[in-house]
Amino acid sequence: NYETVNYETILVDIKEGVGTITLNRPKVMNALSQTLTREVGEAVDALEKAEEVGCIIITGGDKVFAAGADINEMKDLTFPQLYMADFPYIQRDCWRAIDEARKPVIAAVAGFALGGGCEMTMACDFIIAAESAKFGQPEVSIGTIPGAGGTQRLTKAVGKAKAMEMCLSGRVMDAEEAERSGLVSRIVAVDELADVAFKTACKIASYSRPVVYMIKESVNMGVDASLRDGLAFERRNFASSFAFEDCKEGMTAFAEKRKPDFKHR
Ligand code: CO8
Repeated sequence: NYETVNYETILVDIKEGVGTITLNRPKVMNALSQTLTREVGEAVDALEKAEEVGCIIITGGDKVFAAGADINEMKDLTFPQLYMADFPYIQRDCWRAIDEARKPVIAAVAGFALGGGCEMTMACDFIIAAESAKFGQPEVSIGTIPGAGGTQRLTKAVGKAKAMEMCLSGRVMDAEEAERSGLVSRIVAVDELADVAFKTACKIASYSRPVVYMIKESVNMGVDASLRDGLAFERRNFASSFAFEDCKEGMTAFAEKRKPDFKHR
């Protein structure tokens, strides 16, 4: 079970099977310092291990998700330092932890998600955006390039034309455009964001956990594999799901017109 830790730059809350990580450096627009990314990594790992958690949310404040890497911390770094430490994998814990989590990770975004902040939302499984959300990769304007997936995940999400334009010009995309382009799954009012993200996460956490894992694995397979390989993977996972008691329970409950009582949650 999850053991409470007092973090310096994030808050962690567990309720009804949902673990919520809130980025908490409001004075600097939640800039991603090395401490913050390390702590996000530790928290995701801890929530991933916590039996009682079935879904994870990463969110920021009402006005900003995160305005990117902490430029003050980054500005004096040298190439040998970056290269030897394999930066941004100095902060690898964060990216690795989100990437490897088997539990779904939802990004709930209000305000700016820029640079590393945008990259963090895209590392999550899906993004729920408030009407105020703004996404961008402005690294070009400070003389560098996206370093934690911006040129890759944005391109996969919105296609080459938009990704290329955004990374080259630093143009920021609003929530409407982000939804239209497939970057976010849905837009909600700012004051409903926390509630909608929480209810969505609760719903996911209420389902059979191994089935949720299989769905996440299958969709992710589709991102990289050929359609043929992806379909074969899905078909095998579909058949395998019949080995879970929860599959029998779900179908029996439907036939008996009652709510399923899933064992693996
Ligand atoms: N780093 C450090 N401090 C920041 C950052 C940042 N990225 N963003 C904002 N702040 C600070 C400001 O310096 C300011 O501090 P102070 O009050 O002491 O002057 C405070 O936050 C408030 O910011 P602003 O006054 O600028 O607020 P505005 O509302 O006028 O503007 C913006 C908001 C548009 C978000 C603006 O702050 C901005 O452009 N920020 C920088 C955005 C940016 O360029 N991000 C990309 C950074 S590079 C990057 O992310 C590379 C990723 C590499 C891999 C990831 C590794 C983690």
